[in-house]
Parts: sequence; C-alpha cells; structure tokens
Amino acid sequence: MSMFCYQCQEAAKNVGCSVRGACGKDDVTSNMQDLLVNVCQGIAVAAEKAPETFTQAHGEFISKALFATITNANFKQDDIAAFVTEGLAIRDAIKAQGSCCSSCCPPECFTWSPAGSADYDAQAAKVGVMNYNANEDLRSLISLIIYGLKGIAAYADHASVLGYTNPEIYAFYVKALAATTKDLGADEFTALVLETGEFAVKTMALLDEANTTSYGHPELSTVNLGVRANPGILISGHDLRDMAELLEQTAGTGVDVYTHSEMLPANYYPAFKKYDHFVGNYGNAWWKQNEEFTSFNGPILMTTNCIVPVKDAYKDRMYTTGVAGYPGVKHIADAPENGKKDFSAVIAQAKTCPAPVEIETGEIVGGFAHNQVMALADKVVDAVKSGAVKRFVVMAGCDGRHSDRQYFTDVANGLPDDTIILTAGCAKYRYNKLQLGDIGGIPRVLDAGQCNDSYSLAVIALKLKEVFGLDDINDLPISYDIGWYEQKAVAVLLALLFLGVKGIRLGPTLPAFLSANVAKVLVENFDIKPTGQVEADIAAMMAGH
Ligand code: SF4
Ligand code: SF3
Repeated sequence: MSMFCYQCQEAAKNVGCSVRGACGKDDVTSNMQDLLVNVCQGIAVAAEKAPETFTQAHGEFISKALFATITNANFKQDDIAAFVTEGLAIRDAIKAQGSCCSSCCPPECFTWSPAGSADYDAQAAKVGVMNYNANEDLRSLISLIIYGLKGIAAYADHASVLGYTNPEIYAFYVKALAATTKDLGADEFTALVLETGEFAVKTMALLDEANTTSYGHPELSTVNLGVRANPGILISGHDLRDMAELLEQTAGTGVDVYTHSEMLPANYYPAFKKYDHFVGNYGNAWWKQNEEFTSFNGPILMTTNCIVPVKDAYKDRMYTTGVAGYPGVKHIADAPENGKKDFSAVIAQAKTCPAPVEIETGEIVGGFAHNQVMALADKVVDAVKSGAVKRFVVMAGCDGRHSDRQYFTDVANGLPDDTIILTAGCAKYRYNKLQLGDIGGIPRVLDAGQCNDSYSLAVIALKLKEVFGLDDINDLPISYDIGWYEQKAVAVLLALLFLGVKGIRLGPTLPAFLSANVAKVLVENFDIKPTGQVEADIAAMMAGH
C-alpha cells in the first residue's frame, strides 16, 4: 500500500510522506484518515441540502473526527475506522431525512456505500489529497482549507467538552467541507481560505471563553521545573478539562501531578494553581518525549497531540484519552453523560512507580494571556512611549525536531534588549528557559499559553492598536516570526491573515501543500515570507519589515 500526506512541516523532502510518515504514521492509518476526511465531506454535502437535519451532535462528531486526523494525535487505524463507520451512519441518517444532492453528479463521498469495514482500505487509497483536485493550485487551496478546519476542529472540541459550542462554527464545517468537493475556481477557494481564518478566530475566542470561564484567567505565575520525592503523573496535550479532573482525582492520594509540553500553561490558571500536589512542569516540547517519559518514571497521560512513536521503556505506563490513540497504549474512556472521566487506573499505577528523575531545576515565568497583559497595560504602554520597549516580536506556534529550528533560539538570543517576545504554543521551548531578563519589570518573554492562546496575542495587538489610536494593526511595532508544525498552526496562521496581519515570517520551511502560485498569492497579498538568516531577519524586523 502507499500513502501521500503533506499536512505538516515534516513532510518528507518538503514534498510529502509517501511510504510511511516521518511522524511514524503508517500507510494504512494515513489512508484511513484520508477516508475519514472524505466521509466528513460526505456528511457536509448531505447536510448542505438539509441544514435543519444537521445537529449539534453532528457538529461535535466532525470536530472529533477531524481532530483525530491531525498530526501526532491518533495512530490507531481501528479508531479511525470506527469514526468512518459512525460518520457514514450520520451521513446516511441525514440523507434519509430528505437530503438530496442538487448536483446531477453527486460526489462519491455522498454516494459511496460500503458493504462493511472490509471495503474501507480500498476506498481509503482512492480519496487522498491528490484526488482533491487535478489542478495543483486548487488542490493547494483546498488543502489549506481542510488543514485550517482540522485546527479549528481541535479547538472546537476542547471548547465543547467544557460545554461551549457555537452553531455557526458547525455550519461553517458544512459550508467549507461541501465546497471542497465542488468545481469552484481559485477566487472562490481563496475567499474560503480567508473565511476559514475568520472561523479560526471565532473558535479560538470560544475556547478562550470556555477555558477562562471554567478555570479563571491565566495570571502571572512562576512554574517550578524541578521534582519532588513523591510518585507523579505527567499530563501532556491541550485538554484543560482532563487537567481539572486529573487534579481533582489525585488530590490527597500522595501522587503529584506535573505538566509536559503544551500543558505547561495549566500552571497559570487559578483553578489549578490551588492544588498543593500540582508541582510544576517536567521537560520540554513534544519531540523530546522519549527521553523525558523514560526518566519521568510514572504514568503519562496524553490528552491530545503530539505523540511520538512510543518506546517500550514507558509504553506500559502511558495512557491516551479523548481523540488521542496509539496501538498497544491503554486508553481512558470518555466521561459518561454529565459525569467525569475515571483516572483511577492511572493513579493506581502511579502509586507503584518511583518518583521522577530530576532533569532540570529552577523556575520559569508565564501567564501573560490577554487579561494579565491588560492588567499591565499602563506599564506596557509607558514602556513603548518612553522608548524602553522598541519592538514586540510574536514568536508563537509549534516546536519540532528539525535542527533548523535552532533559528528561533538564535533569534531570541540575538534580539536587542529593548524587544519583547510574545509567545504561545510549544514554540516557546526554543527560548523560554533562556535568561533574557526584563524591561522595567516586564519579562522579555511573555508566554500567553497554548497555541490556541495565540488568540490572546491577537487581542493584545488589537488593544494596543486602539490605545495608540492607529488605523492599521500593521502600524504597531510588532513583528511576527512564527514556527509551525501541525494543522492547529495552520488555523492560527489563517486567523492572523484574516485579522489583516501582514509581513509574517514563517518557518523553518513553508508548507509543502502551498503550490508555487498559492505561495505567490500569499506573498503578494500578505507579504508572508520564509524565515531566513538570523541576523538579517533580526535587522529587518527591527526596521519594521
Ligand atoms: Fe508526513 Fe507530517 Fe503527514 Fe506525518 S503528518 S505523514 S510527518 S506530512
Ligand atoms: Fe505543539 Fe504538537 Fe503545535 Fe499546540 S504540541 S503547538 S506541535
């Protein structure tokens, strides 16, 4: 069997993975994920003709299904096949309620009717990205829309498990996914790319509301990097409800809880900081997990991406939950209706494990989401007006294994002392432990939180625009130097474009799914550019380019 996937920054040769994913995803699972996207398109085609039959539950299904196909979230073909089965049932139920496809020639995603799951593999091999459109540029635009939707779906799922949904977002799934099956032109798909950015903003705003209403506003916090002598559980990924329930269930058990990678910002939330057994953060960004999970000694709970191929050294103490999955790794089931997940097996295993091996000591500072920055607004504005702060550089996004990502560390180190780095996402691990000092008490690295908290950075920029009485967000002394890896970063990038941000540097490579012509359109309209040489990029950013 063969595959083709080019959805992340590690696409082989910056073209695409065609034998096995650089991420570890095998061909069968990759193709099954393509089929799942195709089934979601089929649901959308059916629902577009009968919108009243498309329910919130259907929207939630699409969130989970697309989320399960993002890079490093779920490596289990059986899980993906189960989503396909459920998706086909949803599509057929919508069809049975009277949806007819207006087209004289409905797309196969609407008509395909397998005899059973044994038919999935053959169909899966036929519906990959290369079949989106015969035209390379249209295929590129469709890919951009679908990958943006995957990021939106992940954020919408996190909001929905906290009880926050927005029917407009689900209606957009229908509109956008159905459109990707149609014979549209470049202008129409380009407009849909920008609309995807608009919905990325709406979805991140919804998740921000869900997180801050449920757990309070992130606040200035110091996070311990060392360990204690108790056994511990390491929680990674992005799902704050899992964080809340794990902390609740571990309280008083003698088991400590540590965050890893994108869960680090949980340390900034008042509702979590109150727990004495919540010790701090262990380790770094996702790609170092083999060593860090080994030395942690206790159970690891992966609530979302990013999972790397699991080593035997810790496989028997690793757990997935939500849409995350990995063959041979135990899975914690979803919460029953109005109930909570049951983490007792994780806690029981933790009690049998030695304490974590200390891999670093000290503290880092974070919690600069929009509410906290607004509380410091006078100080920040004064620092800009007095010239103490010359420029802000947004260095949000993802980290990754690519050695070229040293660029981001070098930029952080090389930026003049009168600059402030605004960060969010696991990109921060390239510079959040450097001693970059502060400017009049404002730390030079302000961490807003997870990748979805890039929304906070946009809110801060819009607020500064207002305070300084500017007409254009691009007149602010802010540069954008973004690292990307997976599809949530695609959603964040489209959100920034929708907000009118121009001149973004993107690295360490431009996406493989951008055709030469689509890349040219992005350059001409948004002045997007690839990251370049450190010194030249710093000089250009300081000169406002
Ligand atoms: Fe390759 Fe990335 Fe796709 Fe994995 S997700 S198969 S690394 S392009
Ligand atoms: Fe990182 Fe995977 Fe993207 Fe949420 S954990 S930012 S890469």
